[in-house]
Amino acid sequence: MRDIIRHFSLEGTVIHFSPFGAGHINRTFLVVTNRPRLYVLQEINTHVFRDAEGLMANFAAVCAHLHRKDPDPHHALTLIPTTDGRTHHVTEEGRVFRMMDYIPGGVCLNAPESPDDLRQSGTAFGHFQRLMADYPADTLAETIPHFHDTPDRYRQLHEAIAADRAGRLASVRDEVDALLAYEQEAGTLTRLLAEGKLPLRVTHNDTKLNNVMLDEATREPLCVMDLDTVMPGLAAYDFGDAIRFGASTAAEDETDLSRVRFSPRAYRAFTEGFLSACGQSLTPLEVETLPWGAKLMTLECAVRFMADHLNGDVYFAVHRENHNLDRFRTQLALVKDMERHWAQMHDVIREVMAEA
Ligand code: GN1
Ligand code: MG
Repeated sequence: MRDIIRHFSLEGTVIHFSPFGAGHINRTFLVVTNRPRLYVLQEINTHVFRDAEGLMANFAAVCAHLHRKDPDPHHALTLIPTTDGRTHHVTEEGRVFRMMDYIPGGVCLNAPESPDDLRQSGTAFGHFQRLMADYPADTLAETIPHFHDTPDRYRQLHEAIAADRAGRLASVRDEVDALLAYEQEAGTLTRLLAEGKLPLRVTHNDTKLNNVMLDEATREPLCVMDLDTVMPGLAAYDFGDAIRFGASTAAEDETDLSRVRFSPRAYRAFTEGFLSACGQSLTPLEVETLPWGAKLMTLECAVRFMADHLNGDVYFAVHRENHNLDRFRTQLALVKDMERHWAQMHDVIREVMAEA
């Protein structure tokens, strides 16, 4: 690690570094030096992100765009260049690292401590989408092709079922069947997109609560993190991914399913924040289909977790046996609870829009 760190232009000398954050994909470290300034080092998962050069070009350009729009240095990530002026360092074995400024005074929450935390994260992601609205989408590399193409996620699930690489299919057959029962619905939003009825926007694509940093003291939004999947996408999916994570009463990997519920209160809070920040720029159909975004992003995660379980846990970091299976179960339970709240989910959207 020290050998990697010395490739970046840091102030001071490194005292120590430690694992940092709760991401499932990249590896993240906090770097402490003998100066007050701290840094965040990330190793990019090149198994997931095949085009690291394209990803880093996106990353640098998106950060620069955000900094141009908002001069407060704490409101967007800042890359620390390598000693030879590059955005990232590639080791001889092809491992890819980037360094960022640590933003002091912020928190990334793994669960909301109050509905207001969700309202603020809604504001942050809605605001992000507004700031990115004039960004030339066709200059962005597609860092993961078909990332939120829900029918394609089902296609990959079918591949995982057919291959049964980890020999786990027999033990989860009923659950796989329950998931396949939803396949018809998976294309609801992508079809509207293909028909030109929903617009393609520059979206974040990974809007879970712990990907936004809130000010520790005021709990107002500081900075949106995890910019690796900023790509053209659907507004409803940004809305929906935040709901699937933040409007659940339990953690993504809770094992006691009786604790996993959809929280109407949290849903309303996020909706208020999100729509107050970007509601006026959405089309009527985008607004109307936001609940679909929530249901389908939750379903998509269920599909991805199950596929990874069948593939032998090769994509998401796992920390215990059947971790992806546990994650799958919470997501499917949430989809079902959203169905019980389906009319209410639409009512809330209408009410919040009317108040705005
Ligand atoms: C991953 O990187 P992280 O942990 O913020 C994943 C998201 C999933 C999420 C599930 C690049 O996000 O798509 O929704 O886990 N990111 C990627 O928690 O696949
Ligand atoms: Mg993350």
